[in-house]
Amino acid sequence: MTKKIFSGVQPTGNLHLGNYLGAIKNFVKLGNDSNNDCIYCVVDLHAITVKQDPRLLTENIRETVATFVASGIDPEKNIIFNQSRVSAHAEAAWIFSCVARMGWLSRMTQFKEKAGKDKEKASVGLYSYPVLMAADILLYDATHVPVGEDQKQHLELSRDIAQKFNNDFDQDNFLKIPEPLIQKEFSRIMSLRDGTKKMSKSEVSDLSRINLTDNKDSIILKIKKAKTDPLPLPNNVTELENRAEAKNLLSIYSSLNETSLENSVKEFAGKNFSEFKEVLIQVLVDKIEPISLEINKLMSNQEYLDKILDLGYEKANDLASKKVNRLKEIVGFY
Ligand code: AQP
Repeated sequence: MTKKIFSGVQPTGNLHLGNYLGAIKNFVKLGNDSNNDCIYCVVDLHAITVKQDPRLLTENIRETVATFVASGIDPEKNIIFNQSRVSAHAEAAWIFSCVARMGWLSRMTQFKEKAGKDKEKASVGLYSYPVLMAADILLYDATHVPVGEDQKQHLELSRDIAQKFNNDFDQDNFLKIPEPLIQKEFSRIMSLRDGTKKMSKSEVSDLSRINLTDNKDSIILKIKKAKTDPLPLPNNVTELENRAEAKNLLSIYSSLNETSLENSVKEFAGKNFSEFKEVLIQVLVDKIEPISLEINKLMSNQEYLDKILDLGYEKANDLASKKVNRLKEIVGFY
């Protein structure tokens, strides 16, 4: 059976190693499988749920496309587009916000984390973000959605919205119920400065993350400065429990090498960090430097990036406008 896959990345700048290992690397693999139809969306409507500089946002939309392509996503085989151009997303999100219940949304933990202490000042968009995400997925009849742990709860909400809509309007299976695709053997990539916080675009310190646009020298510097602890590397995985930084660096190494954490622990058991960091740097440079060089090259060819987005828009709009028109008819709009 063909899998219909939908996923998105926010064009909020500084795409990093966490985005690559947690999402983009998997997008490439799924996109190259001939059994899958993949749609990869630059979710700019989601990006403005927190304040963005308009000029930077335009630049970041292009840079996200460049990152997709530089990482190996084929823009001919897969649909790459930006969300704001396909108006069906905003239309469907409104209909679904009238289906979703306040109680469902108030349980979303990501809103609580992102809004922080001052919830009163968070945008309404940040609160209703998961409803827009449901629209993104349900408009394309996506059967599978690659998600990290942090997005599992939002996908659950998409499933609840689809089920309630189908029930409320007596539409058996009109909205397809999407399944999560969770990467096995994968843990979230954490900040290089604090192993208890996730690696993130919005973290002020650039030393906390490896950007996909970093050159070799920055990668070397950031890994050399990455926080560690005074002990040698442990002999088994259980000993990593209270050693967040060691666990994070070994997880990065494992994920880049597509091996288990157990194997990496065995490989470096008893070694000190400086020895391990040298090997890690090499693996990172081998992986990230070609991507970074390609992003730079693509960013100087704006016309090509815009063509990718035009082509993606045509294909995505064709699918989404049909679905949203049917959705509007079902609701009774005329
Ligand atoms: N640290 C991470 N480890 C593993 N996966 C990660 N992702 C993000 N950070 C990590 C995954 O990348 C995909 C795209 O994420 P996004 O850009 O849409 O938004 P995000 O999760 O909010 O990313 P950031 O970096 O934390 O951005 P800011 O700082 O702007 O909030 C998702 O699949 C995500 O799981």
